[in-house]
Amino acid sequence: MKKILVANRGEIALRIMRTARRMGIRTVAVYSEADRHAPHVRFADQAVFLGPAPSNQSYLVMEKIIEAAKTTGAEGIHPGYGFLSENSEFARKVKAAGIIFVGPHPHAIEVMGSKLAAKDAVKAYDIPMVPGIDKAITDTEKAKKIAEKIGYPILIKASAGGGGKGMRVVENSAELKSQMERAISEALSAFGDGSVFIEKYVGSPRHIEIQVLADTHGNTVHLFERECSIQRRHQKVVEEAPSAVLTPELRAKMGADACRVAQACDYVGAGTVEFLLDEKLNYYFLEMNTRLQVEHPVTEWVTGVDLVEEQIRVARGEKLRFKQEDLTIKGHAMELRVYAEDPANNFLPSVGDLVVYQKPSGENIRVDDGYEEGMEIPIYYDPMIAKLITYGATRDAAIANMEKAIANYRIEGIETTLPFGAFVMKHEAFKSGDFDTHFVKQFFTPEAMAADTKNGEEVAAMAGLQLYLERRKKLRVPGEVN
Ligand code: MV4
Repeated sequence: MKKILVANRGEIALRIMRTARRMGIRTVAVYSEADRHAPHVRFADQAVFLGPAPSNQSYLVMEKIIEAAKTTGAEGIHPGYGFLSENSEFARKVKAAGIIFVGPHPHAIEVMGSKLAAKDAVKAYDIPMVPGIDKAITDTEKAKKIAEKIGYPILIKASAGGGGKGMRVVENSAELKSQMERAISEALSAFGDGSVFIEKYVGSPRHIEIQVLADTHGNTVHLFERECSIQRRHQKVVEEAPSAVLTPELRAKMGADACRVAQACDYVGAGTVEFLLDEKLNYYFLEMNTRLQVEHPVTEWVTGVDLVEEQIRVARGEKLRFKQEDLTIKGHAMELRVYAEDPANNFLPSVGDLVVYQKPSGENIRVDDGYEEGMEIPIYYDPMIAKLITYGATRDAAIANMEKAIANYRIEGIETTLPFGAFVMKHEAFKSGDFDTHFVKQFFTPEAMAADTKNGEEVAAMAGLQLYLERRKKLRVPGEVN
């Protein structure tokens, strides 16, 4: 593969192109009307215009993207995340055009795209799953019987689901019928597929996911876990690796299970196996994401593996260069997603220009972004403008570095989730590692965040004053040399 087209925009397009360039592979960008002057377009060796800003007229148009690859002579297409990355039809069309899809086979995308098909595929592999059913259900009387057996509370889920849509907690049999009807109609309108199923509701879960990597020669390894429990309405905001609560034994078990999930669908490339972890550290397989994930950098930092490089090598047909025993975790990495949203105002999208945009830098800081000072944040796409990633020898050090990095990130013109990140980093539950997926709902209020920000400013002002007084003292000593 000498040339690769990146079918994406923003930070992930840039991140993929950087690795490709380092590997001596030429890069082709695609772009919409809104992204004419975007950094990913300028960075690429070549760029092809797709169409108007709305993604259904640009980044989602399969034919245009495949045509762009053909006319530029790109031998591979990397889909990034979002857009067409988990569209099996796209993967199939790319292949049919004689182009390498940097990702798994269409079959694996299809199976894992359906929660029910995924459960069915891993059934024979002895992977722990939440008690429940593995078939779609529409009959509410049957559902009541099953719910009695499982025990309330139960959770109704949409098979095609994502982003929590079509999900309903049911506390007792009196609520079941109406909640099921709602779940079905929500799933139908959101996914065009009204299949729902029932699971035991896990009340206070942590979200743990395992990164896997598989080649075309039958080798599968895992690159340990990421914890993504700090979410707001199914939107991840803070992720880290490793998790504060996994033991080496549990990590090895979950890792081995994740590899078997990958094998169950003949997985190829980089993928992520999602688990719920309950308070007693029981874990349950949820689903598999068949793409490179937003939060992959925390794994890269603690393992030293460039996941995009490995994706490309696997796509070229190479064997994995390391075995499970070669992989270890070193230190701790933390990621904060910087969204153009106002955390003081119910996370409303914050539109406008990046009047000031100065990112922090330093040894333990990585910023993956796709915008520059002066640019306008387009309203058409995901509101994530950057990922702030920090590293430390310990979790505490990674958190301290994140606090410093947030303080040194200057963004003016729009509101962002940076102050929200500062709130999380300071919070006792987060610091101690004693939190679950309810953290934001449980602890976050704009008032608490504002108090933090104010304290932070006072602390900074005091530190400045102290420094000033010390320097003045020193300057007053006659003849002293600093
Ligand atoms: C669950 C659950 C509790 N019990 N399943 C949310 C999105 C989807 N991928 C799975 N999700 C959940 N499934 C059972 N049986 C709670 C959640 C859940 C959640 C999971 C991970 C991270 C954040 C979450 C927030 C709310 C609910």
